[in-house]
This record gives sequence, C-alpha cells and structure tokens, in this order.
Amino acid sequence: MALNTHRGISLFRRYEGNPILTPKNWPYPVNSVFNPGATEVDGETLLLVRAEDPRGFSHLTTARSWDGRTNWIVEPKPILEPDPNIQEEQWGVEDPRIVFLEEEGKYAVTYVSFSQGGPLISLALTEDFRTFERRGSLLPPEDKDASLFPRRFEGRYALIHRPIIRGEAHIWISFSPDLKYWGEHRVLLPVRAGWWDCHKVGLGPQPIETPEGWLIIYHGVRATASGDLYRVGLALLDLDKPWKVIRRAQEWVFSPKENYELIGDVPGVVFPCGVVVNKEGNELMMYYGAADTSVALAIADMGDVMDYIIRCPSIS
Ligand code: BMA
Repeated sequence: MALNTHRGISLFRRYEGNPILTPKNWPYPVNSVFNPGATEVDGETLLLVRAEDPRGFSHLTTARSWDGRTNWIVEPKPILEPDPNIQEEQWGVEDPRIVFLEEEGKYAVTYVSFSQGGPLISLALTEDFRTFERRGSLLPPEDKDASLFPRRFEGRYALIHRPIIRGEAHIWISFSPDLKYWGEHRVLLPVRAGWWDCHKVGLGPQPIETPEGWLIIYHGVRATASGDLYRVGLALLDLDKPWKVIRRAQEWVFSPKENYELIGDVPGVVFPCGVVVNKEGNELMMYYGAADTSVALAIADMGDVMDYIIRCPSIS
C-alpha cells in the first residue's frame, strides 16, 4: 500500500484574507454564515451561503464578488427561505451544492431540507438566483451532502448523496430519468474503518469535470474524545461512468488548523460545499464553512491536484 508521499496536505493554501464572510458582513442579524455552494454567474463568483438565524433555523442567500476573494456584495435579504407550506423545510434549508444543468439551461441547487422527519435532499432550479422553481424532495431521510452532475450519463441524471443506513454514513450514487424518480442506488465511496474518514463521509462541492475524470472533494469525519473532526479528502470518478471510482487519496488534503476553524459554534470543522475553477483553468477555489460559523477560502493549483490524484491508488 504505497503512500503518495504525503503531498496531499500541502495542495491547498488558505487565502490570507480568511475568513472571507462572517456574520458581521450580513445586512441583517444572523448567528452564523457557513457551508456555501459556489458557481460562476455572468463572470462573477456567486456563493449561496447558509445563514443560521437566532432561532437556529437556516436559510440561503447570495454573496457575489468579481474576483472570488474580495468586495463581496451580500443580498440584503434571504433568497431561499423555508417555505411554511412545505413540511420538510420547517426547521430550515441548509448546505447547498450548485451545478449548471446543460440540458435545462438552469442552475440546479440541491440542498438539505430539515424538519422533524429528519434531513433530506431537495432540488430547486433557477436561472438567476432570484427566483427558484422548487422540484421537491428527492429521496427519504436521513440524507444529506448531495449534488447532481451537469449532464446525463447513458440517458440518466446522476445524484451523489449521503444517506444514513443502519447507522452507516457512506457516499452513494443514484440515477433518474427525470430528476424526480431515483433508483439504481449504489455505494460510491464508503467510510474506511480505522482511517481519518472512518465515521462518516459526505460529498463536499459539486463534482469537478477534468479530462482525467470527475474530481471529487469530500469530507471525512472521525469521532474523537473532544467531538467530531471534519477533514477533506479527494477521489476521481470515471468521466463517462461516474459510478466507477478510479482513484481515492489515502490521506486527507485539508484539515482544521486556524483559529477560525477551531473556534466557533462547532469547533474543528472545515466543510467545503462549493468550488470555482478560474477561467484559465489553473486555480481551484474551494469555499468552505469554518467551525459552522464563517466562510473561508482555500486555493489549489489545478495541475498539482490532478498530478496528485492520478498517482493515488486505483480502486476497482
Ligand atoms: C454536518 C452538517 C453540516 C455541518 C457539520 C458540522 O452533519 O450538518 O451542515 O457543517 O455537520 O457540524
């Protein structure tokens, strides 16, 4: 079992202006802002940020920036709020992931709807991040950490998600002809007993298309004496058959180290939900929630990341 020389932990560097967004940047009172989805809209970086209100319920709102680093403009009000008529959203909407669906010409936002029934994945489509067409819940609770891919494979849409089955928290992939009915469920990336990602794994940002395959950034959890430790790992899926894992890094590539990641509502958490690859294709901007309190940015060289992952062990 050859280790990939521990290069992974130096792939990402934290942006020096971290955290990039905190509750102080919000135009209205919130407890915390974290776990943003990310995409590009009209040449700007758009973050769809989870904001938790002082009741403990979350909603989503946007923050935009021209360079993805500075001068964020936060929308003056919530943009996707729990709908009082939708029972599954009564305790809030959380942790969005965004992809642009080529066929529909719309952005797909998969987010967690939370209620007494447990967390589950819901889908909303939008063209402009101002109005949303809710498509409802996709699969039963408990389910989180979901993203679509931008297009179909062999005629079917694919969804990565993280149900909890028999107390086990593996990453799964499921398929649908119409974004409504889902089947052909299979485990994609299981937890690894004894490893840093032994207790839970969940998809991080939306899958990233590269010539070598779909780059997957995921979070892995180890339960420790002082609480759950959330770190970040990498995998690579086959480009045409994304249910096939072709590489999985052994080590984590990012972990809580800075004060804003170690001190907050939930200490010891880095939780990426969105990436933007810059126009030149050489910079990977990873946006993450830090300690369930603020939004931070880590940047990696795309060439280094790909060079690293293709040298990781193959999984067949
Ligand atoms: C997970 C999710 C995330 C959160 C993380 C750490 O289960 O609920 O929203 O950031 O726990 O608290």
